[in-house]
Amino acid sequence: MQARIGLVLCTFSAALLGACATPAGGPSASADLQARSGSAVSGKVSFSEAGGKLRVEALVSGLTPGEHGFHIHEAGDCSAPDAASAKGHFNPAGKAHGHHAGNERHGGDMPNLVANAAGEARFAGEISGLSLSGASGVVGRSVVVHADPDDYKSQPAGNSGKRIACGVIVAR
Ligand SMILES: [Cu+2]
Ligand SMILES: [Zn+2]
Repeated sequence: MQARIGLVLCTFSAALLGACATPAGGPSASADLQARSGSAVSGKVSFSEAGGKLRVEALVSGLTPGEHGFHIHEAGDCSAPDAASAKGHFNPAGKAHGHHAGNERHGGDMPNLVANAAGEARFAGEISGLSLSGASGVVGRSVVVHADPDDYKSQPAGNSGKRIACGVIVAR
């Protein structure tokens, strides 16, 4: 019971403080989101490895309520005002864009963020096909939030619209 309470508290504080991203004390990475395309979005995304998958935790605010495409993009360059500098979806396996739970997907395809009425989205999940470093590594790439939902099928990027936030993923 004690351990369970600890886990719940850890999960809760993780969303607030970015703590607990490394349950085993292993390597981790993070990205501070910068507003792009005229948005007022801000937030932070944390990454760690868990059971052969990439654990991703995000807390994002300043969104319009509803779903927003959320991906790892190929280039760790958010410098363009529309974040076009981040290039396309990170695609280490050379596949088509698709649903994050399927086999035919870019490694960088993740579930849509879902913002509440206050414009805040929280996400915690484990993404297959990605790691922190190596051929499928996300460090040195970027994480992008879009204006519209990813439909998980349109090529090459799910028709998710403008890039409203972008953050370069750095090891920490
Ligand atoms: Cu994207
Ligand atoms: Zn994709």
